Amino acid sequence: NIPKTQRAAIVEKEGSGVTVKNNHPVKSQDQLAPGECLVKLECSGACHTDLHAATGDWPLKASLPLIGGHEGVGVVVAIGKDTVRSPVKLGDRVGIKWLADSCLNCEHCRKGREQNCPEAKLSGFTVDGTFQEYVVSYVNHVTPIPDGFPSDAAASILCAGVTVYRAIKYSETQIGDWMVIPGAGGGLGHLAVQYARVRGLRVIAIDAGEAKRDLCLQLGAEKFVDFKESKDIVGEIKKATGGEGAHAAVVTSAASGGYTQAIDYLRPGGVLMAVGLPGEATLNASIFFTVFKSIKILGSYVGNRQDSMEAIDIAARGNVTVHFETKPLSALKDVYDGMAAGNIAGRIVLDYSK
Ligand code: 8ID
Ligand code: ZN
Repeated sequence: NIPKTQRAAIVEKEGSGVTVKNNHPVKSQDQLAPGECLVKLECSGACHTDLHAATGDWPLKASLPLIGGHEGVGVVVAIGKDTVRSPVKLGDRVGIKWLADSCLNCEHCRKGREQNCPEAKLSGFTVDGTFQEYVVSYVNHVTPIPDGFPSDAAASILCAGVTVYRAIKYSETQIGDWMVIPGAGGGLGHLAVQYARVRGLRVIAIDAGEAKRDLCLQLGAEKFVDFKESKDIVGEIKKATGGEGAHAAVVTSAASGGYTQAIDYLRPGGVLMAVGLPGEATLNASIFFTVFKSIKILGSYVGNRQDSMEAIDIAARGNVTVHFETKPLSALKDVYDGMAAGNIAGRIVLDYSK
């Protein structure tokens, strides 16, 4: 009983906005290649990356027309004929992340950097994503969702959660260290605050406005710096950390502003994890102080299958909770407007039963 058509939110051209169509075709079982599966989605989170893709403000361009979305959860309803050794079966509840598929055999895949595979397929960027009711995905890369973990609560772990989980995992921090999180009130950031706490870190959140301040402090940040109001972000962070500066920063802001002071507020030996993806900006770091303070600058790009399962497991056990509001698929345009204006504390999850 798979329907022939479905609702899907489509971007025809970069910057043309998003339109919901009611009669978008659904692939049938016969049209699935070996290794592909069809997932009937219950919901999908909306990530700032989807907005970058729809606007076209990145140096890499999405395939058009584009169905965005890469934080989906649903049930496997078909698997391509002749699929061998599928880790999932019909009826399994799974998540769709940004990395839809990779070859699993190249050096990057073998070393656990599946996201850098030259054959990587990206949900909602190079292949149709989760802003539709039925998505074609890949049996090897869908993420199993544990029983009892509600789909809407799990959705945003698949990008926002996995991404910050991995960035924190590789941040070279120890229990009790200070971590600064610019963008802490957003989708990635509010989960970074929580994964950092799970790791025993002390968090300083940077973002703007009362709603994000309240959220960050409630989630366990010890200090909130409002980047629109503070006259001296570096001074405030140094003061909070006993004059030394922070051990690490995970920058999750969608604009380059979040990066500018990081070298100055990190203590010697500090690590800057670059996560937020402003399209055209360059990292304007002082070479002198990067060297003099032995600073490390590392890029961190989503996560592999293992990171995804670890991030989901931590959340499913209640240690990290997505702060989200649900809306219908038709609200996607308003969600993008709210995101561009910086008005969304946490995440919006689109609920396809609405
Ligand atoms: O794999 C990756 N590295 C990855 C994965 C997923 C998303 C990277 N991203 C990128 C997105 O493409 C986007 O550029 O991370 C960025 C953040 O995504 P998001 O969390 O989904 O966006 P959001 O919910 O809009 O949150 C961004 C926050 O940044 C704040 C905003 O107020 C908002 O709360 N912010 C901005 I814009 N400028 C800031 C500044 N100068 C700032 N916070 C502190 N200082
Ligand atoms: Zn994302």
